Amino acid sequence: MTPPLITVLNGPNLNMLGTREPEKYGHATLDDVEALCAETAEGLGLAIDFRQTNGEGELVTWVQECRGRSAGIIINPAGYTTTSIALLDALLAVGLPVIEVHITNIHRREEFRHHSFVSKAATGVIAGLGVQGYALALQAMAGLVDPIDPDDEE
Ligand code: DHK
Repeated sequence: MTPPLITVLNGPNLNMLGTREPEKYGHATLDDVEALCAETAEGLGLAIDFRQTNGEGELVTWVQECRGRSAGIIINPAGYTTTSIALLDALLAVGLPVIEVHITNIHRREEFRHHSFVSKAATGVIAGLGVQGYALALQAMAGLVDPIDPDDEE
């Protein structure tokens, strides 16, 4: 059986994880986050497609491409969280389970980070738990889609 595909999307500046404001975002790199997601997904009977872009249009295109291809979307929209109606519209258009992840607790930070357009399309939101939030999102996603049994030999 083919495991359901979960697309994990990362927005702008997340390619700089590890060196970017480590006191806020921690020391893990985006490659570390991808490895965490791959290992977690395998244990849950899910497959992942992990991507990052700095471009809003590319993010919108990738969300659109999830239709008919992915079973769910985990997204850290980063700076587009608070600005992108286009990203919200794309997430609404594909009609898939969506889990929004923020590494930091955006509600403890500057006021302008508090409002998320993406949350209007999200099944759930995880914020403030560091990069472990991605693993927790995959666990939650496993309950929203139909994973294969990872212990099943066939
Ligand atoms: C990441 C960013 O790049 C910021 O623009 C958001 C988010 C917070 C995070 O916590 O992962 O405000």
